[in-house]
This record gives sequence, structure tokens and C-alpha cells, in this order.
Amino acid sequence: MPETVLRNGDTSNAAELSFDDFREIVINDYRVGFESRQASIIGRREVLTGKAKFGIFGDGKEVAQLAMAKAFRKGDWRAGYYRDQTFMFATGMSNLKEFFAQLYANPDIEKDPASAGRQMNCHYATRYVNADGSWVNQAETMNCAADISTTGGHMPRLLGLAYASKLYRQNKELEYLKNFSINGNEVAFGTIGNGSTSEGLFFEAFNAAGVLQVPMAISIWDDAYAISVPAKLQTTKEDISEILKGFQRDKGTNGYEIFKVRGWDYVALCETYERAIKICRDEHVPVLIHVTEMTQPQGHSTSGSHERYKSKDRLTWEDEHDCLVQMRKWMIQSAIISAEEMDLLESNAKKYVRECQREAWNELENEIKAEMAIAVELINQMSQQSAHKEGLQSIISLLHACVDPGRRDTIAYVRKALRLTIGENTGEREALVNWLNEENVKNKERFNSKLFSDTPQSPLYVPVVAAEYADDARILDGREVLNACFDANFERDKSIVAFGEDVGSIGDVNQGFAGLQNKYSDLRITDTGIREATIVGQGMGLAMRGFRPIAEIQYLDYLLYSITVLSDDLASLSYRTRGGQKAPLIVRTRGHRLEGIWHSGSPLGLILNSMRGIHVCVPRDMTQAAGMYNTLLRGDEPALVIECLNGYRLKEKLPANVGEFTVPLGKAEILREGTDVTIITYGSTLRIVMEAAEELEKMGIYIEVIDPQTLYPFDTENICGRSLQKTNKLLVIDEDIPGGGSAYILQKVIEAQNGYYSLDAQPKTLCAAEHRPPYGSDGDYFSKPSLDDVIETVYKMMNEANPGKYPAIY
Ligand SMILES: Cc1ncc(C[n+]2csc(CCOP(=O)(O)OP(=O)(O)O)c2C)c(N)n1
Ligand SMILES: [Mg+2]
Repeated sequence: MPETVLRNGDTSNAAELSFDDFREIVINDYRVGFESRQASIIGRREVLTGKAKFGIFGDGKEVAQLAMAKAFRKGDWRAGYYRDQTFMFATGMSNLKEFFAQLYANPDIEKDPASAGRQMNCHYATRYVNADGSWVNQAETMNCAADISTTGGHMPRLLGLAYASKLYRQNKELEYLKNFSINGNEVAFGTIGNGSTSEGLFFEAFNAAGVLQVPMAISIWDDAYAISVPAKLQTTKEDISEILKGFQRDKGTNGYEIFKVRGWDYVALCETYERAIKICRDEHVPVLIHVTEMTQPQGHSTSGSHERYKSKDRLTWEDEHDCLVQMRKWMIQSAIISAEEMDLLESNAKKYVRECQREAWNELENEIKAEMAIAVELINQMSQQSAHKEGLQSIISLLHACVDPGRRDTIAYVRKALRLTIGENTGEREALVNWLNEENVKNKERFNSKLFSDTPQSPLYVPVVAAEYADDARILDGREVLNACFDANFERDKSIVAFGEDVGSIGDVNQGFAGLQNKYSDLRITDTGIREATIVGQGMGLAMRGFRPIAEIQYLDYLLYSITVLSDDLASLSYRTRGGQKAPLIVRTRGHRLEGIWHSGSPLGLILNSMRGIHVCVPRDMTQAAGMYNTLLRGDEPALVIECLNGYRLKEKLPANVGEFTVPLGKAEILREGTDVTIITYGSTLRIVMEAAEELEKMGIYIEVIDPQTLYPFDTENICGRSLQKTNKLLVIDEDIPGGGSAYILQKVIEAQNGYYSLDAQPKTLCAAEHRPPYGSDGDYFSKPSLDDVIETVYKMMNEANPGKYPAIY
């Protein structure tokens, strides 16, 4: 297979090249661009003929990407969107075969290393995690953070990728991390469509990079449309670089270098990228390259045609300003290539792309057909002994009749055959069942695996170390226990950084990091602007580049501002690359109850429903939180830790090994044994429940109190389910709305742990009101579960079971 990759070389320094070298480079560039265009054209056809489900392509954006690729070096990063196939081919981070394998959703990571068939086409990623969980040497590879489909959603992560270079350059303690950086010389290249710059995430990340002065190079591919919506409905003055001019750096200010260049002007593009990226790389100044006059020869995607919303004039203009048409014209006019040579190049390229497409298709189809042949044979054998021979033979005919079959066709028909033959216990049927079971295992791996990194480095395998206490252990405020834990970890591991609003100078609003900035420098304990989405993105990008970041969201209520990044990007990272990428980011926040509508949130239902792929830790006090941080900082998976907002000044005993002891994830703890009712609760309500237990005991009621400690994973040892075997009654208490986090817990205990079979009374929940709690102590009392609510709810359960012994209170 000929190589698609660009030759090293630099057209803008053409004066230093011989004309032949220059010629060769330009011709090769054009070939890469032209092959990419063919891939777009064939790709679209494959969708329209039904071989692939959906197609979105980079046609009309080729030439700028050739120029961008020239400026891209080993160690650099890309975080972009679905138009960048030419760049990926030109850098060698992807190729035509992989392009088609992804279009056909091939689940083999060898064939589609970016996503193993999990992502729509043109969603790119390089694999930087080895099978054993170790990192590849990113300083030696070109790197592409995994794309997501949400436009603009990658911008926060881009900021973090760029910020890592700044830390690697400025913090000399990090020089030992040679696999991630060489003196912070790496540029993070971002791409985004003109329409998507309307997103808040774009502006938030843009501003933050200007403040931080990081080597972030944003290219805006401006084709004047976002699907059907034209620039005048997207962008003030219809011109994004015009309105971003205020970000231009001046003498003595921070800011950006801003460039504007036309997307069909090959020479200008090459010059611009060379100049822009040099500034970005050398000086760590963010740059914006606004590439205008781009086109969409085939329209936005396979979902519809652009003739519906573009004027005839616009369509004609697009034909004329097609970047490859312009480049071709310039090459012939400049005698770089003759028209005949060009025709030959193009016809060879067409053939080559077709070949790649066919190979990619056949590779997947042959596997599927081979599996189908086995299934057909097994069904056929089973049919010989079956009372349903005819039905089974017609299933075989249907299988044979499948056009472009998928795995699901085979499996669905096998399952149908097994339903048809219920009760026929032949050896042949058993063989089919066995085959199905084996395929199910393989398909689970293909389609459902790697929600988490799931390697030996997972926090689930971090050794459990118990907290140890000296006889004269100091009793401190909870925040001081945390502070000691962070201090020990910062000392131990130089790659740990923490940042967020008010985290640096004052050491966070509750002083968990107090004094640590002075001790470890503002490169490691850092204040940020008020920008939750990019705080998380900053952490994610850092975590992808070898740091151990703790990104702080000041209050749990503000997590909503970062939920897109957490849900779309961080939580799906391992899954959408099938383990090819990871970002062991810890998001630290505090919540549950304090005062007022936006400082008492406990939206665990929201969190659990939107962030599968992130561990969710709900420590009941700061010592447990410290143990969880100790675990998470030694594992490689992302997690959210929600500390109790009202717990920082409560007294706790300082463990002697405060930076070493670990609290295992998924290990529920029975805090009080009892025989009457099992109560599962977490976070701030635990203290209330423990208090209630005392009063209930005086009433002759013995509750068993369980703290799951982490909601994801949830009680992996079935401690809750086993408790129900003793008490036969279940009450779940939390501070979320009814049907929020408590519904999740019920599903886990009643269904997954088979708790249903132990119950002799209706399972109950006690939650907060459906609205957010009003300000003040009365607001709290009448909105969140109180001591009285807990006691009365438990008592009522006992009253319902035995009214004689427990008459109604009122
Ligand atoms: C957050 C989000 N909103 C909406 C969409 C649907 N969508 C996909 S592409 C697109 C248009 C993007 O236009 P632009 O940014 O100009 O990029 P282009 O496709 O023109 O290159 C839209 C609205 C999306 N994928 N994500
Ligand atoms: Mg656009």
C-alpha cells in the first residue's frame, strides 16, 4: 500500500529547496489531498448504497489541513472535529484503510484503531494506552485526542492538552516524565467549524488559553455555514476573527496572535501555519488561524443535500473556489506538474482509494460471513433431528438472503432458531447454544467493553491499606485531615496538580489546600477563572498527558456547568476508544447540604445517569475522602469525589499514614449493626441516621446502617443484599429528589443483588423535596431529610409490620 503521509519538507522555505524537491513535495501534498477527496466521495456513496450508516467528510477542507500537517511534529496533539481526515492522513495518524474500516463500523482495533467501530466515521484518535495500561511514549508519537460528535465539546480538553506543555516547560521537577514531553515544546492543535464557535465552550476555552498563555493553535474551518444556518445567524459581523480581535496581544499584554487566510490558497496557508505554529511553540502564545472561504462540495453530511439551502450563486462560487481545484490550477500554471501528469496522478489515486475501500469492506465482511457459515451449519445439523426442520431451514434461507449481513443478523437468527426449538434437548442444539455463548462473549468484548480502563492499573486493584492511628493521634478539623493527605501526596508524586476557583492562594474555600501553594508553587496548586467546563477540560487534557490532576469544582451545584465535558468527553473516553485512551482525572467537589438553593445540591441521580465511565465517591467524612484520594491517585481511572459541605470543621482523628491508607472503591461498610431495618445512606445524611439510630434504639428498634461509600462502583460484595437477609426491610435515604440517586440504589439492591427475595415489607426511600432547598435552617429542615423524618420513617415501617407493638406516633 503506498504511503499517504506527507513527506517532511516545507514549501514555505522553498528558497532553500531545489525546484525538484519543492515540486515533489507539492505534488505529494496534492496527491494526499486528492486521495482524501476520493475517500469522501466514495464514502458518501457507500452510505447512500446502504453499506454504511452515516457519513460526514472533510471535502472542501483539504488544503488547509495539508498546511497544518506540515507544522505538526512528534509530541504534538490534535483535538478536533469530523472534518480532519486529510490532516490525519497527511500526518500518518490515520490512513485510508482505517477510514473505511471506521465507516463500516469494524469493531477490530487493528482495523479501526481510533474507535473499534464505536464512533461515527471521521472521529479520530491515536492509541496511547498499551494493553497492560501503560502509556506509550507520547513524546515520540504524533497524538490525537479522541474526537466527540458534539461540536465544540472538545475545546475544554484542548485547553488542558496545551496547558500540559506549559507545566512541562516551566516546572523543572517534571523532567523525569520524558515519555510525555520534551521541555513543553508540544503544540495542541485544535480545529472547530465556524458555526460551532457560537458555543459557550469555545469562548470559555478561548479566553482561558489567553489568560494561561498556552501553546494552543486553534484553526477555524470557515465554510460560512453550520448545516443550513448561514454565518449571519451564527456570528456577530459574520466574521469570528474580526470579533476576536480584542484578544490580539499587544506589547506588554498577554493574548493571541490571530491569522486569517483563505482555505484555497496553498502557499499562503503553508506560510501562515509555519509562522503561527513557530510563535505558538517557541513562545507559548496561543494562536488563532481563521481559515475562510472553505467549501462543502458534497454538503454537510449524508443526512441531506445542501442544494436545499444554498443559493445557486453560492454553489457556483463553491465549485470555483474548491481548494483542490484551485491548488490544481496553481500547480499547472506554475509548471509544477503538467496537465497529463496530473491526470495520471488523479486516476492512480482514484484506483488506490477504491482498492483501500474494497479491502476494508472485504476484511469485515469475510469475518462476518465466516461466522454466519458456522451458524448455518450448526442450525442445519440441528434441523436434522428437529420437529421444526422446515422452520429451521427457512431461517437458513433467510440468513443466506441477507444483503451485506451484519453480526446481528447471524445472532438474531440463531436466537430465533433456539426459540423455535425450545424443549428439544439434542446434542446438535447444545452445540448451537455453546457457539452462541462463545459469540456472546466475543460480542460483549467487541461492543460493550472498556467503559473503564480496566487494566492492572485500575484503582480497583490498588492494594487496600488500613488507616493507622497513633495512641496520641491528633484530633483535627476534617479539612486539616484532607490537607495532610494532599500534602503527603504532593510530596510523593510530582505529577499531581490541583486547580480551581480559589484553590491556589487561599487553598480552596474550605482550606483543604491551605498552605500548599506556598510549599509546592503556583504551578502545582493553582487558581483559575470561574469556568467549570474548562476546569474539567484542563484536568482532562493534563490527565491524558501524564499528569495526576485534581480539578476542583467549588460546589457540587456548579458541576452542571461542566457536565457536558464530564458526560460527553471524560466519561466516554475509554469506551469510545476501546481502551486506547484514558484520562485519570479526579474531580473534587463538595455538596449535599449547607444553605440555599445553590449551595445544598445533591443531584446524584443526574450524576449517575450521565457519567457512567467515571467513579462516583461519596465519602461520609474527610478521613474517608482522604482514603479515596489515596486510592484514586494510585489508579488510572477518572473519578468524582463529593465531600460533605458541612463536614470540614467536624473533628476527626488524624491517621498516622494519612497519605498512604486507602479506601477501596465499591466496598460498602456497615457502620452500625441492627436487626430491624437496613438503612443505606451516604454523605451528609449518614451522621443524621447514626444519630437517629440512638433514639430508635431507645424505642426498641435496631437499625443496620450501611455506607456504600462509592455509588459507582456500588457495593461489589453484596453487603447490602446480605443485610436484607437479616432485617428483611430496606430504607434508602439520600438528599437527592425522590427517584434520583435512591432509585439507582434500589435497582442495585433489589434487582442486581436479589434483595427482593429477602423483603417482607415494601422497600422505602426517604429523600429531599422535589425542589431545591430554600435558604436558612428552616428551609433545610422542611426540604431535606431531618433527624425527625428518619426516626418517623423507620418507626412507620415498624408500625406497618407490627402495629400492636409499634402503635402510630400521631
Ligand atoms: C453540541 C452539538 N450541537 C449540535 C450538533 C449537531 N450538528 C452537527 S454538525 C453541526 C454544524 C456544525 O457546523 P460548523 O461548526 O460550521 O462545522 P461544519 O460542519 O460546517 O464544518 C451541527 C449543528 C452537534 N453535533 N453537537
Ligand atoms: Mg461550517
